[in-house]
Amino acid sequence: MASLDRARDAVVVRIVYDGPPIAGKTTTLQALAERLGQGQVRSPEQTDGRTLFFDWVEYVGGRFEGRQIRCQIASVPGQTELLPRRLMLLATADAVVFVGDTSRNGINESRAHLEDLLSRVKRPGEPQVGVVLQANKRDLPGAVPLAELVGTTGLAVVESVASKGEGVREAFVFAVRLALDRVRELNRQGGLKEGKPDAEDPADALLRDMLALPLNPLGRALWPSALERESVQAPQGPPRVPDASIPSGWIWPPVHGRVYLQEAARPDAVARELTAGEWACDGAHGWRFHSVGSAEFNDLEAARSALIRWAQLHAVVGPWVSPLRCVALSQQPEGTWRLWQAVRSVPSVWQRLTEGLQGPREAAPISALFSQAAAQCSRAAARWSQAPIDLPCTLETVSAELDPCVFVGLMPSSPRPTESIDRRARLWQQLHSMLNAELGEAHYVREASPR
Ligand SMILES: Nc1nc2c(ncn2[C@@H]2O[C@H](COP(=O)(O)OP(=O)(O)OP(=O)(O)O)[C@@H](O)[C@H]2O)c(=O)[nH]1
Ligand SMILES: [Mg+2]
Repeated sequence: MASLDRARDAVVVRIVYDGPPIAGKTTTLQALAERLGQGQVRSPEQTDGRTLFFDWVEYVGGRFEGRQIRCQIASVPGQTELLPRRLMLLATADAVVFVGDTSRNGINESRAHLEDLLSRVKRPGEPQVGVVLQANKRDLPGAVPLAELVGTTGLAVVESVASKGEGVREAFVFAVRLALDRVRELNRQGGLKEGKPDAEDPADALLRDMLALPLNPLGRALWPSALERESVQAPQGPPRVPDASIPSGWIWPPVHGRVYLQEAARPDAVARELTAGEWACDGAHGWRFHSVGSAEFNDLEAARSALIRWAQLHAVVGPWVSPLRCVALSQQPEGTWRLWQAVRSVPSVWQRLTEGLQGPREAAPISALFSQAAAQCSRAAARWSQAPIDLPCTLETVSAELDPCVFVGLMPSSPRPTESIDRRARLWQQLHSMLNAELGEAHYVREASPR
């Protein structure tokens, strides 16, 4: 990953922060950014404080053989199901800071995780990727003695209390030294790459690459395609819809989600049953709530896991869907929990088309209305073919707004990875039958066909 940026007369290195879940990686980067005077850490998306992609800070400081040192500092997501994203980052590291939870409760997981890391940073034929052990959570009772840590790992150890910012700078400085050792060795071997001028922000590029990764390489569904219904007793009456008073941890996105629920609140809102066990409810300001039959849980932990999977799904498809959405849990009088998605309505192609058809004919000829609709659907089909899942592309789910052309429907409860289907053909079929039904073949605008 290290490269020589001749344009800026700089050496670029990447320091990756690895470690088990909840060990303090994000906290470390936040504290480090503050100490380095770098302001905000960029964290593309989080659920409940958990990193979903990475945290990112850039720092320019110091000189290496007369050149500026530019550090890209990134932390991995610790959750097992996000392993591919962690591996993608580790593969680009010049040095790794391993943030371990060295409290009595966290040490075993940290040891196993460190072993895993050490096996993954070996790159045959390449200079070593150095690892620093940042022994975190030293403030917690029963923290494992330092001598024990040093003895067992053989790595350089820096003690830290990331939540107080202690030790984070020291560990970073150590890691930069190791990264520069690697640069020196790469240079000696003639393997130091010449960096091209960045076409785009490196963090944006990383996010784009991560979004293109397959989501369930471990065979674990990242989305709730099978929200197994537990044996819950039949609910009495319509289920409760979540409101802004629900506890934190029951809503995603955590902050904005609560604002959305406040906006959607309607005192007289009552859910109505669509099909067996599937519920919908209209909120205020164009918000609608929806909950599928299988999204009811006896156990809060199971409900929260489902919520997290839905949040991950939302994070992954973010650029392709309308932005005002959230997922939330509501507790039912029977003591069960129900998972809801809430979406604020955005005008769809269908809505625009029907409004146009009801308006004065001279204002918009019917053929022009259909052509516009066809063009917009065609645009959506092309854009959504890049999405990581197959978003249903219909007149009701394509936004009327041109830029960006987003999915405005409910998130599919069982999204499939994108198939190599010809969505344009399917859409054109749909429009074609509408045209026949509404107008007859005489007015059919064949030129507008996207095929
Ligand atoms: N007591 C104590 N708590 C800490 C310390 N460092 C972090 N924490 C807490 O540990 C929790 C998890 O911290 P994060 O930084 O989000 O952990 P993470 O490693 O980024 O977790 P993932 O993103 O899920 O992989 C938070 O509540 C932090 O406040 C520390 O040194 N001492
Ligand atoms: Mg994190």
